[in-house]
Amino acid sequence: MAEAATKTREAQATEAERELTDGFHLIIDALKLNGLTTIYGVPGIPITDFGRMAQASGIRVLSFRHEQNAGYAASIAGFLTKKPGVCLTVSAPGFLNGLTALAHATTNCFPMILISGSSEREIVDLQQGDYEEMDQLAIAKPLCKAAFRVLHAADIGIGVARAIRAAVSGRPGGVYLDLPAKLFGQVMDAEAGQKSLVKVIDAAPAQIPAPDAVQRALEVLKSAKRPLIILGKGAAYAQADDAIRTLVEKSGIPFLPMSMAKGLLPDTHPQCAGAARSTVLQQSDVVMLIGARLNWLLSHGKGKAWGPPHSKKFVQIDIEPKEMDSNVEIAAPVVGDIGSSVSALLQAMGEKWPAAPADWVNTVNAKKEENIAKMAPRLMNNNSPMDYHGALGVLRTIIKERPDAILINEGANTLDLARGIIDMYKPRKRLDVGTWGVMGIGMGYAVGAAVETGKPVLAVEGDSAFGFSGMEIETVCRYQLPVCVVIFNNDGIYRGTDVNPAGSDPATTVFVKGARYDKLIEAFGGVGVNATSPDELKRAVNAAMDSGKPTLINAVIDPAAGSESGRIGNLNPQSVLSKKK
Ligand SMILES: Cc1ncc(C[n+]2csc(CCOP(=O)(O)OP(=O)(O)O)c2C)c(N)n1
Ligand SMILES: [Mg+2]
Repeated sequence: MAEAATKTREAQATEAERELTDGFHLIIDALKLNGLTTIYGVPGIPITDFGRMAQASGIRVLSFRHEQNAGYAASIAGFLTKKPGVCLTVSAPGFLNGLTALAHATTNCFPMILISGSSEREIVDLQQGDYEEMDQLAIAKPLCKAAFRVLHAADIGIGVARAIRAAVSGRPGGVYLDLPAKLFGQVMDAEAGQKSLVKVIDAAPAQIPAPDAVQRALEVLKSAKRPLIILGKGAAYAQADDAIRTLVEKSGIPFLPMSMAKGLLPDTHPQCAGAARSTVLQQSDVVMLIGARLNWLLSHGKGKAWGPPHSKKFVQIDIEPKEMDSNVEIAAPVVGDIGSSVSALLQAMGEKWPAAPADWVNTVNAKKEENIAKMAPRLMNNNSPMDYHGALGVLRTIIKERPDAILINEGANTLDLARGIIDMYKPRKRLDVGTWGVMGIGMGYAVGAAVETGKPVLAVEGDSAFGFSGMEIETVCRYQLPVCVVIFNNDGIYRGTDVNPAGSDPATTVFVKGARYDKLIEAFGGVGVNATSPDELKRAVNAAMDSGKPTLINAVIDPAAGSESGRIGNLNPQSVLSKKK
């Protein structure tokens, strides 16, 4: 009798359990329902079990050594897939570590959701000193596109849906989702829980440009004697590659790709004006911006780089109406998503669109050929220690032979010179420091790009730049990702030759001389190589790309080869006093 009663009670208990769900499971279900199946993060209170359960449920959960790198991985996942990349952090310090990446995603218009556990609201709001106490929602708000907090399990579905929609619709950006510790364990009826989930329909609705805006743009373009098209990373993000290529080719207009738009059309395309950048910026009379902003990277559309004042008319295609006239007058604003706008322009161009003015095209081509010829011999040197050109000449050939590989690039000289020298052949293959020129994206991007695309990754890193995320080399080894890191080791920031005039500590821009970064990866079972000549570098990178094994190559660069701040030394403020001396 007693035995039978126990059995019934057990059966009843399982029955009751089966009918309940909780915050942990609802968050997992909400993410999966919306196709968010990869999480980048760092575990700890209150999200450790959540990470475990997510992993057990089939979500790919990648653990990093620092949240900033997990955040950068999520941000680049967003750029590559047009779905929000998800980063998961613990409260206060973990959240703050992830916040830089969230702000970076917003600035760069990458869709990303930072999900952070947080401490008890009652204690946080009374400032009673909870474990990792912080009013995270308030802190995140000014740094992202939208910020939400979910307090009740029944609202998880709506909370996740709002976060997804805010991240990807219109101009994409970072979204913060605050999940207090208590939410995870909150229990509710399983059926009601399932019904509370929301599948986001048409998360990034097409935004069709107005027909008269399209006509206006074409009239301005038609009036041009020296037209130019500038492609920005918004154009790369749009994944409207065929339409963009057709528009550029149909117009016959020279185009200039911004850094992360390189490869949208090959850099070797006859219309690519990358090698004649200063000429086309100065001399063009009509410039059509496609998903490119007139920020500092384009000298705000005015000043010396742009030739005589008021010598241009701008056509701008952007999804964000507020972008128009941000720096200079836009003669023909086209507000819409890039895909819809480019298609509308193409259609309205009709069959009889005139060829681009031949004298202008010839001028651009002549300048281009001159610059390419000037550069060629420098890229073929086999100096040891290497200079930037010798080392980059080798990497340029490797990318030409492996156009599917993803190139990640950060540093100062290492960035600016690689951007100019390494041609890209396919869209969204070049990932770099972006709008802020931020150091630290390297290993996070490498992990994110390898995980999201399954393609081999070549990360070309200044020795300083690498240091910001270097510990993630363990993450690369742990997940056995096909990542080859080449560190341009010139013993420091910009150059390794600075001397402290006071003679005490080392100068502020120099590192340990002759450091062997290749030894780092050996600690985690990866392949380390010290390369002192372009030939050695070439052999090592090809071997790494062939094997797909995590590899770190210490490329020894002449410490005197670089220049202050790479190509943007002009942005450094100058002291009048030190000049007088
Ligand atoms: C987060 C962040 N901190 C600091 C900087 C300033 N900064 C710009 S480039 C750079 C490093 C340049 O040195 P390296 O990566 O070794 O490249 P090199 O010029 O030596 O090739 C630094 C620290 C930055 N851009 N971002
Ligand atoms: Mg350096």
